[in-house]
Amino acid sequence: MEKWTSAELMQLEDKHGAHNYHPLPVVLSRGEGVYVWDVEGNRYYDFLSAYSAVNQGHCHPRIIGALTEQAQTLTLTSRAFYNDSLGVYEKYITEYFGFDKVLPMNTGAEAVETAIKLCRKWAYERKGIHENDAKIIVCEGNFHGRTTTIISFSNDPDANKNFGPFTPGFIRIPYNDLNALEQALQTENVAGFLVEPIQGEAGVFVPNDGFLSGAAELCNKYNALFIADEVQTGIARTGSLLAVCGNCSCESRCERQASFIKPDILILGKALSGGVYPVSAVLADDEVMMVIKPGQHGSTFGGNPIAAKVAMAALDVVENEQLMLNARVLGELFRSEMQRIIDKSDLIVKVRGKGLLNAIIVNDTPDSKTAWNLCVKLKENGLLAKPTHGNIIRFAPPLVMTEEQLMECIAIIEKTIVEFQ
Ligand code: IF1
Repeated sequence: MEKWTSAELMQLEDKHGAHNYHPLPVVLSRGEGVYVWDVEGNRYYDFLSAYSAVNQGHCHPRIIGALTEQAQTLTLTSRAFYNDSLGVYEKYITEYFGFDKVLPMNTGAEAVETAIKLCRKWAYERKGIHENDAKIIVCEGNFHGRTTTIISFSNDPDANKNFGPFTPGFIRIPYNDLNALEQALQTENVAGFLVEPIQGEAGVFVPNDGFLSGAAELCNKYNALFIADEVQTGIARTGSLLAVCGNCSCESRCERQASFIKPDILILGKALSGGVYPVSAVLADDEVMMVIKPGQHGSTFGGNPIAAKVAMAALDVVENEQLMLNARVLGELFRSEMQRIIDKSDLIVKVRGKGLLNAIIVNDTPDSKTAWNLCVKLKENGLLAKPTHGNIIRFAPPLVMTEEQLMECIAIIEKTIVEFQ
């Protein structure tokens, strides 16, 4: 097979592909665990994990095994017929997270759209809100995907400028503000509150302790659905199975500790497949989920046999390899080491995050190229990361990382910062 160079491959994308991304100048050709290799054979630590889709590490043998075995057996039946994988998966995942039912989809945005439709239908048919009058509360700085309805409630001009007209029916409030939430919940026709337990894209904003539990209580008080978008924060990324689990000390499947806040609708994606296949899911109890009747929602690939087997393997890995505990322990180590570096650096001013979803704030204006240039330097030193917005760099390695590997990554980050200053 013809061997392309990185430069040639970047040119191919530039010439033949839409310019909807501005990737770091590195062309990857192989991934294994916490490592990726570029076309020329250089090895890097992956500190982005495909935006937290590769929590289980690249090409995890258990997940790849499930993918390849099912891919040679039965890939897709559509939901016009039953198949021998879906029901087994639905039992597995609903027991894993503690909900009555799951509605399987493919991408995170599809799952968010599904949750919005569920919430609205529940409002009309169970809460008695007049049809087409439902309102869903969202937060400033949200990122829930890129469909037209989802960008309708974004306040990021990059996400929605010149994509109108927008879908109505959303109220935006400041993130991490229970007073604003309670005030908005008293608006007429509120159906639900859609929130990221930690705002990832906005720059890894961790809300105050008590915000999520307070939000759940307020939604209950005002009979509105609490909808947790755990597409990026879920599946052990923040040191517990779900970020809404709070500060529980679970080390394997959720033990329903007191701190567990059960959302009315739970949205999962990304690492639900370990990054090997598009799999997303919406979980809810019957009171909500049963408002959807046959023929009222679905998708060609939703709940396909490969997705079902891959997701079960991916969730098994999370539990069997105790990725929640590892994320919690290594996350603490990462932030304390970064704080040590910050205390003696003028370049980085802050580190924040939970588990292994962290970000550093670079001491420059958001429109500066400093964070980008620092990421290019990190790449040259063998670690891949990318700025979220402007001067914020997200650090999110696979959760299978060892302490030794993390310390090596911290040494790379420290060396790069020293060189850069
Ligand atoms: C891109 C961001 C991260 C998500 C949450 C739903 C979705 C996402 C909390 C939609 C997706 C991805 C999308 C990808 C980059 C990445 C991202 F930078 F865009 F915002 F992670 F922070 N809810 N996030 O984070 O899931 O449809 O993509 O499967 O669009 O550039 P999806």
